[in-house]
Amino acid sequence: MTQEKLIYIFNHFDHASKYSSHKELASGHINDTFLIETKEEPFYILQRINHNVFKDVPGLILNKVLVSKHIKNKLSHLPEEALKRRVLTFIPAKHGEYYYRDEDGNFWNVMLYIKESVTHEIVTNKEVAYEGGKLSGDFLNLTSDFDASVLTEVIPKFHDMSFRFWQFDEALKNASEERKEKAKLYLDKVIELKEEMHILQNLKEFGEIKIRVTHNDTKISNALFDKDNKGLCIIDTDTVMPGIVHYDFGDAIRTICNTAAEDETNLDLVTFNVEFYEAYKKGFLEKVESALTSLEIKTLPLAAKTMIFIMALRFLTDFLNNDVYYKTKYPEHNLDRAKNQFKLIDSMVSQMDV
Ligand code: GN1
Ligand code: MG
Repeated sequence: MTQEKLIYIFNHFDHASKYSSHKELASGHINDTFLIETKEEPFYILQRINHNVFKDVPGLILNKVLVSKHIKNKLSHLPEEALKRRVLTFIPAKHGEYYYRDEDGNFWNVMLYIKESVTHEIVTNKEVAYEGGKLSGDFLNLTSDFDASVLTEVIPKFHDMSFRFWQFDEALKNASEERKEKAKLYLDKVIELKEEMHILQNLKEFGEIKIRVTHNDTKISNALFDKDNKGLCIIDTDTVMPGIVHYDFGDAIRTICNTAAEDETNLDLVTFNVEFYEAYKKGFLEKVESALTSLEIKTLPLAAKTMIFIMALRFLTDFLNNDVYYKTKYPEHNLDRAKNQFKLIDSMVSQMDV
């Protein structure tokens, strides 16, 4: 992406700022994200949404704008500057929508950069786990009166276990012998866990668990903290759509409690931190417990196991498919991510009653 092109795109948005420089922020696996520094603050985040993954980008943008506005209304007692650090602020394009589509058909959106904020890829501090729990619990709490049915399902069946199993089976059928051999080491595990990993989905389908607005990608790197480790804001709301509380609880635990990064290849470093599990859960429940049923609360440990598993399955599937979905840096990157997640499940199960 040339600098000229980025400036051109940035200037299609309705702001009064002048571009000064940019940096690519490369932690996401799907979209392209740039920090735009300007002559005078504020700075901005400019993002190209991957329209191969997200088929209805205007619907996705509307989802996140509506949810941000809803949260802003709920927090309207806060001073404006504080509010801008608690919830994402989207900038409209000059043509009036909240996105710009360039000549190549790519969709772009812009939001305010929340300065003096930090993200964590690995959590090393219990306070961060606790604050992370408060942030995602609060997100669910603040959106609990938002009508989930108005949201576009940006990726249908995103956390649907049967769908992910079907994709895995298809990938196995079509994979190269070489990749199949490597993935087969995990086949027994996948089969062994199959029934258990459908429990939450079945409860959802039988109407035993409530459908609500969920974030669906609550990995800890999608939470901003201030320099004192206090939680500020949940970011990356691309996948906001109807879901169950377990998706958000589980995906956060998947990343907070992993003592290593998601793609760490030294599996000795990958263990499940139970202390952080408890800290996250405490913060989470402080914010949202009153909205949850006892069944939802009772099944939270299973949510963690289920979300770790579904990511393992998706990484393994993408490996079998020759890495068509996630960005990868080397040929076995997705396989390594899958191994990492399977190790995390083993470590969790060896320490917790789940
Ligand atoms: C993807 O692009 P990113 O990093 O926000 C993925 C999530 C996975 C995550 C794993 C739309 O999120 O579901 O949990 O990678 N998002 C999509 O790190 O598939
Ligand atoms: Mg995401």
